[in-house]
Amino acid sequence: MTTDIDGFAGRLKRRENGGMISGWVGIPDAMLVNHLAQEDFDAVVLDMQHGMWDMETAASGIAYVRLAGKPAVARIPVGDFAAASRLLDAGASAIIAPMINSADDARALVKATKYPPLGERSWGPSLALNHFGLAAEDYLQSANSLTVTIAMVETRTALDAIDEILAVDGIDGVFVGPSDLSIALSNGARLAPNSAAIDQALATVLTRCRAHGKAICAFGSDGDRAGQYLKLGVDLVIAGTETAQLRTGARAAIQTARNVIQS
Ligand code: 3PY
Ligand code: MG
Repeated sequence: MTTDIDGFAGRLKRRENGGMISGWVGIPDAMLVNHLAQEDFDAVVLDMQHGMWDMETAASGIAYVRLAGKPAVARIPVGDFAAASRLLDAGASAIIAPMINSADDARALVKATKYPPLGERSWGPSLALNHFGLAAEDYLQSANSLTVTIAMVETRTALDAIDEILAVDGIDGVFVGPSDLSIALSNGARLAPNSAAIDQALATVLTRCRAHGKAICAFGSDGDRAGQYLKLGVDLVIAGTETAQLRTGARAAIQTARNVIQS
C-alpha cells in the first residue's frame, strides 16, 4: 500500500500542496468512481446521504477508489452511526457525518468510529485489513489515527456549539455544508451556498478549527468556489459533484464541436 493511502489523516493536517481536493460521487457505480479517481484528486467521497449508495455498492466503490491508489471517504446518512463503523470496516479512510449539532451528537459519532479508549468501535475490519495491508494487531493500534472522523456543521445550532463539538476527543475535523447552512441561517427562505452569510460562518468555523488544532473541510459547488476555500485555508474541499462535472464536461465538448463548425 502506498503512503498516500495510509497517510491520509496526516496529509489532511499538514495541508500539503495548499490543501486537498476530493471527488464527490452520488451515483452508486464502482467503475465510475474508478474513472474519476484517476484524475488528480486527493480522495473520493461516496455520498450515502443524498447519493444512492447502499452498503454493498459502497464496499465495492471503496475498493475501486483504492484500486486507483486513492483514499476513499464515505458520507453516511443522518444519524446512521452503525453505517459509519461498517464503512470503516470496508476500508474507508474517513467518515463524514451530516447534521452533527451538539457535543452529544459528536460523542455518538466518535463512539462508532474510534476504538477504545476514544470510542466503542466494534472489532471486524476484514476488508480494511486488506486495503490498508495491515495485520489485525497493527490495524488495532493505528486505526484511531489512521482513519478520520469528520462532523458536518450545517445548522445554526451546530455553529453555536462549534467549540463543544471540536473539543470532543476523536473528532478530527469538521465539514461545512453550505447549502443546508444557508437554508438554516435564512430560516428556510433561501438556498444560497455561495453567499456572504456563508463566507462569514466559514471564517468563524475556520478560526475555531485552528484554535482546536483540527481540520476544516467544505463543499464547493465548482472549481472556482473550491479554490476560494483553499485560498482561505480550508484543508479539504470538494470542487462539485460528479454529475455537475460530467455535465459541465459534456457541455464544453458540445460547445467546442459547434465552435469548430462555425470557424
Ligand atoms: C450542504 O451543503 O449542505 C452539504 O451537505 C454538502 O453536500
Ligand atoms: Mg447538507
